[in-house]
Amino acid sequence: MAGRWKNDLGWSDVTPKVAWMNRRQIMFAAGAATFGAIAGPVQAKLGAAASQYSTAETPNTLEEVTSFNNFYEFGTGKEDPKRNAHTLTTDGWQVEIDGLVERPGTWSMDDVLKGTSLEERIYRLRCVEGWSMVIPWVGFELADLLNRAGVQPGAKYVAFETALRPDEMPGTRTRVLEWPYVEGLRLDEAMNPLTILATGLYDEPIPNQNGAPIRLVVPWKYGFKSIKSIVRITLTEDEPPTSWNKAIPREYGFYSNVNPEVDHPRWSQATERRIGGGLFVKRIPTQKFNGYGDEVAGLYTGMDLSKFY
Ligand SMILES: Nc1nc2c(c(=O)[nH]1)N[C@H]1C(S)=C(S)[C@@H](COP(=O)(O)O)O[C@H]1N2
Ligand SMILES: [Mo]
Repeated sequence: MAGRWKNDLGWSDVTPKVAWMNRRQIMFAAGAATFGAIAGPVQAKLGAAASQYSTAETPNTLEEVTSFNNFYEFGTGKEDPKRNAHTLTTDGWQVEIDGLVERPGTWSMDDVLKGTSLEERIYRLRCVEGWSMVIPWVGFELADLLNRAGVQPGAKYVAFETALRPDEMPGTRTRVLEWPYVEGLRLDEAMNPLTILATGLYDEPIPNQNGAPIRLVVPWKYGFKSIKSIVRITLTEDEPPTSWNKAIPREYGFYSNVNPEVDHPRWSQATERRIGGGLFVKRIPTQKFNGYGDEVAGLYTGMDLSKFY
């Protein structure tokens, strides 16, 4: 099963998983004084195949990444997805790719992964609510899939849709959001090399609560843009509707780039709480574009970012 959605040798094939799983524990056990001595070799090992886009920050533990989630299809509590998402059946998953593409059609997960090479991407994830994590995703660039489908010249946006299965997703039997969950990106944002589709994390198929079997990860935008459990990708000419913008348009825009200088109408975005860390937990400054400005700031030249929350 672990190998099913992998088709290439990556860092995870050549490095024991224990190096990942225990990194935080090792550092806490060792204490701050020996941090460098312990982190050094582990870091070097990771560096062997880590993506140029990966952060060197310590990833959150698998436990943290899989037990504190937002996935309203399974409930609005942070622990609801972990408790409820086991009911999602991901066997035989299909993704429809349609709209302004040369080759519209239905793709199995095997089709999606055929010909791509999966890689490890360690990204910061900043939720609009003011918390953050560092997550070691396994995935591939969205651009790779879009190029295989063939983007037509008229396409300007990419729309995404999550599965809607009321019998498997208890949250969708309530009206907390309009279902299915939908999201969207401008085509150039979608084609940016930082934008990935993740099928794994911590060298395992992605757990249901994190958006199995395939979810978007757009690390410079607030977490709600990173839509989970995708069943449809549609290339469009017009800006597509997005779930949180439809729900509360005054508070959530289409762009939603992480920006410490633009507060949410109800709270500051200047700082964030990094999940984990036990006794040492404290708020840290939020970075513009979540620290990915070198790669993506150029996408927004000429735009007044304060007007595009
Ligand atoms: N379909 C769907 N995708 C979703 C959500 C959701 O409720 N439904 N929540 C979003 C929010 S608000 C965040 S912060 C991230 C959380 O991803 P994680 O649980 O894997 O950390 O998923 C995003 N994707
Ligand atoms: Mo979020």
